[in-house]
Amino acid sequence: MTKNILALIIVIHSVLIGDMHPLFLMQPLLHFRTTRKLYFLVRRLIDVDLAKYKEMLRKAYEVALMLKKQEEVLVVTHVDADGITSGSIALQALERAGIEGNILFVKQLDPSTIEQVADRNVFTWFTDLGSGQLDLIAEKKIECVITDHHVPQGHYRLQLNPNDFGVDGAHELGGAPTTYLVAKSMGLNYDLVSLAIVGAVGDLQDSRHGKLIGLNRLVLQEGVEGNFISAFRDLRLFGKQTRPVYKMLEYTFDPYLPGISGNEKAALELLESLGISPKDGEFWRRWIDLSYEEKVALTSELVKLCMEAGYPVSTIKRLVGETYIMLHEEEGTELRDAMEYSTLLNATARYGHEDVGLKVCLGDRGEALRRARTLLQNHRRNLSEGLKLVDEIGIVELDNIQYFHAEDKILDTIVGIVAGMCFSKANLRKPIIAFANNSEGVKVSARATQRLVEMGVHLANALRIAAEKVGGKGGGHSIAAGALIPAGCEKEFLRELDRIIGGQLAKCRS
Ligand SMILES: [Mn+2]
Repeated sequence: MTKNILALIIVIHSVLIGDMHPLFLMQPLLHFRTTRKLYFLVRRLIDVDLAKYKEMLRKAYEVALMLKKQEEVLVVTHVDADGITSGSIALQALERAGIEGNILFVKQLDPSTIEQVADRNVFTWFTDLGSGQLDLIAEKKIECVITDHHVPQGHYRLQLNPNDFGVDGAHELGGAPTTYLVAKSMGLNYDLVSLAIVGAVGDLQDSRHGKLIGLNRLVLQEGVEGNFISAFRDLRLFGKQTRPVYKMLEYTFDPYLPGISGNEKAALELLESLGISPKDGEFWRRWIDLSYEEKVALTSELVKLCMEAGYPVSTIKRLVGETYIMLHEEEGTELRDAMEYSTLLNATARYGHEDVGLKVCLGDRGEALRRARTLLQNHRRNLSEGLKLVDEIGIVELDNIQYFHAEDKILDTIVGIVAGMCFSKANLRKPIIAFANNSEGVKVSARATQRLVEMGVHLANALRIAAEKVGGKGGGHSIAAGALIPAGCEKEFLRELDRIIGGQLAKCRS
């Protein structure tokens, strides 16, 4: 009872003040079981512009009507978790409406893929892409509808895109939830809300605030009310369902847990020091196996460690946030937690097996799920082998950045993740730049920490300028970015990048 009253106080506090102060995290209310509905109700009134939502639903209905006139539809979608979930939402909505649906995955919509789509000569539903290529689509006279969240390059009547309604497509409505709005206008497709939320989390729509905001939240609300999803505040680390707790801690690199990340022994000792048994008989205990008190103790300890290490409030806050549980999936599986589900999907896409991820989204819990898990395990193995390789070749420090060159010993599709994990043993004060060869040249992946970003680092800007200088191109986000440069230009690129990052840091210091 007192727990509930305290929960209520924190709800009111978080509503009034906006977010919680880290001191509140010292005793985090991990589960708002009884107050969850109230929490949503209050946040809903404050956060969300219902008028915009209604406008979007009107457009979704228009798009849905057009789709329902078709006998056959080709779904064209992006190869990542958001794209796979978007595509699977579209396919299921079509099937249930008695429309023949087929799917085509593309890495990007360039003139050659558009040509490929045009050649199919079937009514097309672009999901999680399309808005940026309206001119190419019009040029090829492709009959289509679009549900996308990337910034549109022009107007198109049968396009549902949050940006057209003053809603930020990067944080307030993802590709899968946008597609879901059309799906639910086509028929009784409310169960597809789970996939919508998995896609949104896969697209990191919840990363900035540690929870889904904006219209994403309204979609989430529908999932909660329909008993498809449960949402509550919890530790926001990866692997709560499937990894032993000490492994979950060891493998957490963002935020970097001082003394714990990358250190199995220290992770086990931390549990011991808190009186948390890492094992239950034969079985390694996962986060979901811990008692409420143990969860609170461990979370408090992690917050304390980060505070003692002088981390900024914004970093510490990210330890705790919302977790999204898919209530119809089995507990202890990747599919139960939106973060793990989307990682599983990304693992299939990263190795060219997005069809496997799609089958999982379409309900295959047998062969496809087994294959997806194998892909995820291989992915993890590749990551740890990548880390070992970096140990061997070493990380070279320049004035403002540090780098390693994996040549062709690490896949270019995962070298960025390896770079991010290297913070466990590299200098936390400099961004990490990783090179790997691919068929088109040299792939560059750069990773910073949240702290570096707060100090002024913007990797996307820096990589774009440095790459263009050597005849390549780059882009991405402030904290993670990539580039493709011609082989042999690495030295010059590094010199340039070192100078630019130095400038970014200096500008912020002054
Ligand atoms: Mn997307």
